[in-house]
Amino acid sequence: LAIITELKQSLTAERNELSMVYQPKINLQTMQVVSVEALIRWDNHTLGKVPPDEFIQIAERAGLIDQVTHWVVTQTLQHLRYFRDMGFAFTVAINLSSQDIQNPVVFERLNRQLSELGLSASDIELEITESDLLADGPHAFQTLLNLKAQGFTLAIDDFGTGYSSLSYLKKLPVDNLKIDKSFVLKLSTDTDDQRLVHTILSLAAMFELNVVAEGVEDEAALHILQEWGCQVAQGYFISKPLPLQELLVWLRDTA
Ligand code: G
Ligand code: G
Ligand code: MN
Ligand code: NA
Repeated sequence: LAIITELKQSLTAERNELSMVYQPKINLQTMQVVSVEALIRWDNHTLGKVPPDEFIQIAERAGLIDQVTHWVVTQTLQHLRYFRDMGFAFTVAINLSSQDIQNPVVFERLNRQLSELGLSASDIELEITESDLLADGPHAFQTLLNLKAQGFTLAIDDFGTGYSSLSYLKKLPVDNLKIDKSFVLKLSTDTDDQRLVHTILSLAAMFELNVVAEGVEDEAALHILQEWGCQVAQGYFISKPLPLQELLVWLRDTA
């Protein structure tokens, strides 16, 4: 397949087709940036802009995800070093795929790169989707325990789409639940979504988990979340994902 060949070349040759963008997450009480989520972008010279959910899936099937994740981590840690040198204290959230969480090499490399840059696990949040966690069962659970012990902040991504049981949630060694954007996008008008989000917030409080609402697209949704005690928000109303230089401008103009 052409797309696999292209992806391989973008990963290995100096083509500058891959890049990282960063989307801020704000604390809803202080309105300060607490974290930025690192999201990969691929603008290929023949295929054009390929959406990440598309090529990440292809990379997983083609045995290339390890290289993609290595590229993401290398770029993101360099940028995080730069944020620290500029005096910013927010964490950086990295998305992991299901194959990453089963691969110890990913974490050995991550820890080595962190120490080489004078950074630590507490600077990093790892986002793992609920469906990947459920699919991987007990093995994923052990991996999360290890990562927690190493000092990483852990978040369940796309929460609400994977049918976690209550007992599972109780045992999971994670810090944050990220409510999937499908429940947040219409929060200001959809009463079903309101009930659902309210229920997730009560559940999270019971298990002492922080909640991040993603997909906040309007002020009304932000106010509802604030009123209901949701800790963190992310979405186009706050900022879309931005390239490094644009993020720096955004931080300067909003902080
Ligand atoms: O950035 P965007 O919202 O288009 O991302 C679409 C999907 O691709 C999301 O599910 C996101 O988690 C995933 N994604 C984006 N960047 C990365 C990455 O660096 N690694 C992995 N594994 N997934 C990513
Ligand atoms: O699955 P994950 O949560 O990692 O995906 C993040 C994706 O959600 C990114 O592709 C990002 O561009 C997208 N996103 C972030 N904020 C919003 C938003 O407010 N509305 C919509 N529609 N998408 C968003
Ligand atoms: Mn994510
Ligand atoms: Na994700």
